[in-house]
Parts: sequence; structure tokens; C-alpha cells
Amino acid sequence: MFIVKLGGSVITDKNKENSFRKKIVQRLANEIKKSNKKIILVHGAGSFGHITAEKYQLNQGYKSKNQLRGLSLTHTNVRKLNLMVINNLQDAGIPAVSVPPFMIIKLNEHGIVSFDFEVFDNLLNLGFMPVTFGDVVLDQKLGFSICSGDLIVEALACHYKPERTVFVIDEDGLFSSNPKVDKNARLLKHITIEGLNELKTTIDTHSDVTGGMKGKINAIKNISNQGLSTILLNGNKAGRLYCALIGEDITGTFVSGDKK
Ligand code: IP8
Repeated sequence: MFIVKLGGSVITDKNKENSFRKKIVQRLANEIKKSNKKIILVHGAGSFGHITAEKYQLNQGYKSKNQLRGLSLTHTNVRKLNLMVINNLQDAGIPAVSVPPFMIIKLNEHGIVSFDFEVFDNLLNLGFMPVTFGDVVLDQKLGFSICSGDLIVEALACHYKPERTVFVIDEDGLFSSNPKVDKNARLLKHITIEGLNELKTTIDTHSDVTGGMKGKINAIKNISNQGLSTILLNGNKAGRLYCALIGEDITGTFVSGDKK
């Protein structure tokens, strides 16, 4: 089994509110279908979630009544994006079913305290592809907060111990420094936990309430600690997701599992 995360900056234009990259999602859906693998799909919120979540400071938890409208808007927006992703999976011939985190995950000060894996078990056993996403969810201490797709991937990977976890991002993989600002940045083709610890990434310039690349690296470290391997690849390059799923070599970053 595979866990695949489609990054918000691949499936949406992160700088333009609610702009869906249909052509890219269509192609990625076809690559997933062609691979014929059992997959749990997770996707980021991109410009359907981060802009409103930031505006209403949803990740800080309940502070004022005004945020309720923000939560409602953010939640419906990420669900709209999720339905668009699902429609494209269906068009590719995949029986995809939405699993909204708001209904199945509870946080406490940003950490997961309950996660209904049974829904995923039942869907997978019946032959569906569960599709979940970064969302705003209830938080025991804070009232509500943001649950990023990366945190969900980490929880799913630690629970299901997939053959591989794949992060589909808008760069070729992890770099020695931020390739968006440093032209000397070097692609890291293979990296261990020690390497991840050393990796310094500068904060993304776009709005990202869940910590952007830093949050992702943290999730990958925790997946690696379970002895599970991860791959990061560029979703804008045709065929890379398909090749990674069928086990062919691709340009990307391979993070080896390192059980302590
Ligand atoms: O894009 C963030 O999820 P991510 C979810 O996976 C919201 O970090 C609502 C901003």
C-alpha cells in the first residue's frame, strides 16, 4: 500500500485564492490510475485553505466570534477543493471517496489525540480510494486548529506502515537550501534522518499556516523513525508519480527509513 500526498502548491496556485490546477490534477489522477496501486490519497489545502485560515488566525484557536465565519468558510473551501480532486479521480476511473478530517480527527494543542482509522480500513477493504486533506478541525484545548495534510500523512504512515509514502511537491525534491531563492541549491537525491536534521529551509514566501517545508520535514522525520521510506518528487513533471509508484528510478529525494 502507498500513501500519497498531493501538495497544495501542485494542485492549486498558492498565490491566487481558490485557483485549481485542473490539468495537473487530471494528469496526476491518470498516473495514479495507471499504477494500479492501493493508495490512500491526502492533499493539501493550497489557496483554498491557507489564505482564509491566515486571515481569521484559525491555527491560534478560538479567540473571537468573528473566527466562526472564517472556520466555516475555510472548511467549505477545502471541501470544495476535495470534491474537485475527487471528480478528477473519478474521471480517471478511480472509485474515490472523501474522508473529511473535521469528522474523524481531534487535536489537542495541534497534536492528534483521536483519529478514526476504521473508516479508512472499511473503505480500503471494499476497494475504494479514501481521499482526505488538510482541514480545520476541533482541538480540545484551543477549540479548533489546523490539521495539515502532512500531519495526516504522518499519522496514516505510522499506522499503516505503507510500502512507501510519496510527497508530490512543486520542486524536484529536497534541496541543500531553498531553490526558490538560492540558485546554488543542490538537489539531495538521498537523505537520512541526520541529513534532515541538518537541513535548513528558509520559510516559504507564500501564505502557509502549517509551516510549509518545515512541517513537511518534521512529518518525514517521524515517518523515517518508524523505519519507513519516503520519496519526494515533482508533480509538475509528467510521469514521475507513476514511475515512483511502480518502483522505477526517478529524479527526486529518497528518504530512507531509520528505525531506532
Ligand atoms: O495544506 C492546511 O493543510 P496543508 C489546511 O496540508 C488548511 O498544510 C485549512 C489551511
